[in-house]
Amino acid sequence: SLTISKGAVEFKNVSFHYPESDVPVLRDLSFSVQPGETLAILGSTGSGKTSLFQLVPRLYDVTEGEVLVDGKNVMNYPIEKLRKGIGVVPQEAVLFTGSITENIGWGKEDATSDEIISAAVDAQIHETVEKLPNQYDTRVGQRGVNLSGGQKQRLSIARALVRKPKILMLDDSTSALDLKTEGKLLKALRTYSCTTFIITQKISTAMEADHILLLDDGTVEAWGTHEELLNTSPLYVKIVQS
Ligand code: DCP
Ligand code: MG
Repeated sequence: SLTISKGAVEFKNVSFHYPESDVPVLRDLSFSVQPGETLAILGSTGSGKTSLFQLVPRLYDVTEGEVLVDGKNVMNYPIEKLRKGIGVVPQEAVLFTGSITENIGWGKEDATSDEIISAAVDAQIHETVEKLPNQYDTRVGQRGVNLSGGQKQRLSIARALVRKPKILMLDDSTSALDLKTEGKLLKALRTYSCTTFIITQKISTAMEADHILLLDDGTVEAWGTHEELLNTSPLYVKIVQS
């Protein structure tokens, strides 16, 4: 049956409102991302970035239009196959009471210790884990050690990476990282060759992407590379200068 093989993503005239409201949150979005490309999504708070993300793994379904993965409507995939190929790192990192290993391996119980460590190295959290009292066996969450926001974000990224997703979606997941750590993370991500959606507030991150999508009030305000947007989008220029 259907599984994600390459990781191409296309939005075709997508509009969306939440089930409990009839206010449109996304209006007529169309764009496509090729396998292995990185798309940076920018936009002010409430512009619809997280909402857009949720439509790919079908946390919500589009109201109008289509989301296609590898040319096929996401509605046609068995949902567990679809979600297996997509690593979503939510805006708020969710850790549960358990060891570091359990938190990284969550959802992939057959992950080997080497795979866990390798994901942690790439997510730039391995060195921090090594310094904890019981390294990978250290308990986190309630009554465990306290981790900083940025450390939680990186654990959450490691959890997505250990599944070797074809599509990786980072919802502002690097906001608490310093530029140097973020740079190393983005470099490591490239070795996964997955299609990457990265919601970010940082122009430095957007500049590295193959495409930038600037959302404004649920519509595509601008689409292109950093250089293209500097020439075509006054809103983008404003963000760069701020
Ligand atoms: N919204 C809603 N119901 C939800 C979630 C959001 O009605 N369960 C609304 C609030 C906003 C709009 O949808 O008006 C877009 O919200 P997003 O969370 O998609 O916005 P962003 O992710 O862009 O905002 P932020 O940068 O704050 O995360
Ligand atoms: Mg959001």
